[in-house]
Amino acid sequence: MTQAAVSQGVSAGMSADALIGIDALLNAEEREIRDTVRSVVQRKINPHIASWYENGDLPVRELAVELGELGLLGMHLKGYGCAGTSAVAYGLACLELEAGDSGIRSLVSVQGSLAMFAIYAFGSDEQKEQWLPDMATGHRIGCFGLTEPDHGSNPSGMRTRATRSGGDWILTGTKMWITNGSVADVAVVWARTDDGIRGFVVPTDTPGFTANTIKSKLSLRASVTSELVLDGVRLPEGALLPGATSLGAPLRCLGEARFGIVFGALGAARDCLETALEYARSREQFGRPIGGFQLTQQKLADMTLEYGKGVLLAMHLGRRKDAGDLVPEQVSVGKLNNVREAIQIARTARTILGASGITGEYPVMRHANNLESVLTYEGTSEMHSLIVGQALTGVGAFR
Ligand code: TGC
Ligand code: FAD
Repeated sequence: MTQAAVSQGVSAGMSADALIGIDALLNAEEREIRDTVRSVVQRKINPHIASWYENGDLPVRELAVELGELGLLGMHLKGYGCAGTSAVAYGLACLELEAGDSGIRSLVSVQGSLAMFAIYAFGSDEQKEQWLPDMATGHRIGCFGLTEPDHGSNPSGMRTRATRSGGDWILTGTKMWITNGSVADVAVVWARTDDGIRGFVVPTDTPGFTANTIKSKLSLRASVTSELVLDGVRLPEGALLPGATSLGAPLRCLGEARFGIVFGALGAARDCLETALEYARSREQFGRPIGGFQLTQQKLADMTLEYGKGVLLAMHLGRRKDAGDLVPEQVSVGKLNNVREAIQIARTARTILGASGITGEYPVMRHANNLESVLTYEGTSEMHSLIVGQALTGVGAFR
């Protein structure tokens, strides 16, 4: 801080977390997990993230092993080498990871809440033993193929087909926008069968399976996003997830990943808020720190309120999940609110940084761009509005 800032009375004040009193919401173990993940992000992610993002190049394999060593992959699952933490602890880890970058949280979400969870919840004992321990350590990477080029918000219309051939299955179709698709060892692929929508565990070295990385993204650049092509992929009966018998199965996986985003998006928001606060304390215009202007303080106050309300909501939903009574519509409330407010916080923070806000020197524009994807994936904000609307009115407005 400059001497002028001190003399104008803009001293380093409280953090938003301290003002809201977030520590009081957490028990000692939760605080320890949060602090550990925060420190890892500061040491291992923050020094590199700007260049990973700019180059559109994430060292997924190395990072997966590091995240696995920390117990962050499939963190809230029990057994198979998974840490078996509470849902709140998992949420707090997502928050800290996304303070680094949404792409890092995505890596962890897709691995643990989508690919691993699908096998954990719906797989056979053999499938669980075969895949989960190596996925928990990060030595094997998974992806989750639900979305198709023509079926995003409406996965019930999917065209990927699985047909019987003797004792085998043959999969044909295309999946789109699949996180980690071209670095994955295993893809959980959802396909239409004569018995409805079923899930398959597809080793990515199976003949007929190809993954093409999607380039030229302007959001989530520190994340691998791919198209999966299944061209007559022949799989044994043992590749079928026996417990997944309808669209409800992938939607249950989405509930897990959406829960992580309820917390995660707030990490991006917090990083933007803290960056804006620090900048406002030191940047001077008209002979004073811009943090001393009322309009800037109003922005900072509003950002803090929405961030704080988001954390309270996330913690409430996390406690409900740990109690076993969280329902999908409540997850939609959290995802809709917290991502929408996070993106607004990122955009407001950008205005406080002025021109500096558009550069990669600060994390704000990167978070704002990432949050555009977060607003869309795991159910668009419109889908979550309709889920909440249906819960309130009893009338579905999807079709
Ligand atoms: P609908 O009739 O409502 O539901 C079909 C069956 O599923 C059940 N169900 C759920 N179960 C558990 N959790 C949920 N969240 C559930 N939502 C629905 C439902 O009870 C029903 O069960 P049953 O027994 O009666 O059959 O299905 P619908 O076709 O009308 O669709 C409803 C809609 C539009 C809400 C749903 O399709 C939807 O959520 N669409 C959005 C698609 C989406 O979110 N895709 C995400 C792809 S994965 C991804 O984006 C990864 S991003 C990477 C990262 O996370 O970092
Ligand atoms: P569409 O469904 O075509 O929607 C376009 C617009 O129309 C949206 O605004 C939508 O809300 C609106 N709309 C659609 N239907 C209605 C309606 N009934 N009423 C009102 N508005 C409506 N998918 C996976 O399966 N696995 C992954 O790992 C994965 N990773 C992703 C990573 C990234 C970076 C991104 C961007 C996406 C990823 N997705 C993944 C796909 C994501 O889930 C879809 O993009 C999302 O579900 C929306 O589908 P869509 O893009 O086809 O948009």
